Amino acid sequence: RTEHLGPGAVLLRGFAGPSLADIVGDLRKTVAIAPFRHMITPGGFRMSVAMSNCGALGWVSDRSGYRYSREDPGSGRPWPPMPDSFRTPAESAAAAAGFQGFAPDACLINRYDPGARMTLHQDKNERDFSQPIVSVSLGLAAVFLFGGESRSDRPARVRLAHGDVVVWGGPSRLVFHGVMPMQDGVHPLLGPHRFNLTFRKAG
Ligand code: MD3
Ligand code: FE
Repeated sequence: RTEHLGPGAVLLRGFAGPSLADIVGDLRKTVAIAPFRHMITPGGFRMSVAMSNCGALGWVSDRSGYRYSREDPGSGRPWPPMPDSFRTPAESAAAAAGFQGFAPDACLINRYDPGARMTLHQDKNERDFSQPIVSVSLGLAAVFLFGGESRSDRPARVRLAHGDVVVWGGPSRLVFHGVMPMQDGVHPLLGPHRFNLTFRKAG
């Protein structure tokens, strides 16, 4: 089922369903190599969302700013490779939404524990805003906030559940967005967490 959330923003409910067993297995292997950590914002705050990355580039934040890095600052080693079980459904979701040839080089892995949230922000650290961002939701459901071009635009609320995939491109690529604080819960496969994979062409 395809839902249009806005210009260039397409929600594919359950699109990752057939790949979920492989995705969850590769998620466990990936975060065994590059563990989740709470990054620090440039303003000095600890993010409530725990993060890791896979692929050639990984998104990082510290006192010096937000950027993409080839190395995991925790280990000094390259990020683990992006598993095919992640890449293939992300590329096919992008194509289904009209973005043929999407070739992500970065996958940010977010983990939300109860109470974790993401305040409204724009994703602007990537080089080419003509490329979409693809997100895959896993585990507990969350309420996603989908705003407008201005921080003050009242955001729409969308519930994102295990296996849902969203493609954000075109005019929606630079909208303000966030995630409401996570409610308590236990997912049968993934426990008391929500995970979100975001695929980007960063470099
Ligand atoms: C809309 N993550 O990592 S994914 C992020 O659920 C981020 O973890 C949220 O926002 C999460 O930066 C939302 C959906 C998403 C990702 C990127 C977008 C929506 C977007 C970029 C532009 C517009
Ligand atoms: Fe974002």
